[in-house]
Amino acid sequence: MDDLKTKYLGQIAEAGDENVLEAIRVAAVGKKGEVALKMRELGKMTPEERQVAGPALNALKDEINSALAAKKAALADAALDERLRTEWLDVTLPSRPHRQGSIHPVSQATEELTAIFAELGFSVAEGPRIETDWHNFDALNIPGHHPARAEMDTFYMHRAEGDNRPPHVLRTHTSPVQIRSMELQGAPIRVICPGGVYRADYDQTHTPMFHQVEGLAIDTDISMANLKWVLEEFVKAFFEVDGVDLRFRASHFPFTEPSAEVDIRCSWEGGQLKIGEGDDWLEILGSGMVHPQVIAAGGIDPEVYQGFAFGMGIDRIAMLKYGIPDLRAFFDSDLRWLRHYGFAALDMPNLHGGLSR
Ligand code: 2U9
Repeated sequence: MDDLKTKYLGQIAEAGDENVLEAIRVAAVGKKGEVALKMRELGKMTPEERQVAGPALNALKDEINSALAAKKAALADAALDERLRTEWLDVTLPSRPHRQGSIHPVSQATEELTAIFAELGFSVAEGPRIETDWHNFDALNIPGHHPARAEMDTFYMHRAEGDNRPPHVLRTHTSPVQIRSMELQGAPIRVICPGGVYRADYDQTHTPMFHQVEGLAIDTDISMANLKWVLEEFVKAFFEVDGVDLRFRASHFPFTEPSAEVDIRCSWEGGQLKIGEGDDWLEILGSGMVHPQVIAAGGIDPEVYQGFAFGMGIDRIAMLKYGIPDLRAFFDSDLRWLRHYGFAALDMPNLHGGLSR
């Protein structure tokens, strides 16, 4: 028994890894190991011999098991020490340079057009995206029965059971912001209202949320001539072309009278859009003289004041300017798309710096 003890405790002390230790355990105290074989010999002994050998064998088994457990723990400690030694990290090192974020084309276009209209004397107004139906429709000369209400594919917010007030809507255009601006500021006024709007429509050229910018100028001596000049200045600056032909086509909107849709001269040579030259026309915005009833809804006297208004899709003019083919990709949050079409951060557009250059 002393020989067994010396042999196995020696082997355990020498064991270099867990596999060796397991092999020692099997050979020493496993079911068919040397200690088990010795236990079987107990049967052949006299009762006196067995009384001495039995407890001694059990003690030997316990001692070997304890040595195995202690060695296993020591090996695990050593392995951990080794990992800690080899896998250490210098947390004081500077971080790896990582990819910069980029500015979304809608944000870029919004910054650019804001800079242009700021130069023309327009300030920016914002308002809620959840609107009363009065601000979104009635104040804009779109009463309950008006077909434009149905055409605008409105998202209605539900009222609680039994609450019979008209429901709020997700604004279908930014026009209610101009109503609120008139209410707050009175006349004279010159504002642009950029922002997200909602319509229940989804196909290749429509997304249920998109962006508009609308403009409003109200004073005592405003005419269509002012509207034409402002829009020409805007289009030249935004598309970065020197001369540009605009075509005003008579149209109809409930909130303006007279109303005009505005096309811009362009060419599609080789599938490439060129703005300002060629024989084609591209519709880019709607406009008109604000309807007297709308001026009155904003709390301004239409006998004294008149004004012009216009509206256009920011996503659409961004697509035209930056050559982006598919509207739906604007709202997919695909990082590859954003890296391709995105703009450098901290590069604030201004007219002196050349907008997006
Ligand atoms: C007030 C008075 C008048 C804003 C206007 C349009 C014409 C227009 C469309 C262009 C493309 C919307 O994004 S689009 O689908 N808009 O054609 N918008 S005049 O007229 C207003 C707005 C507010 C108080």
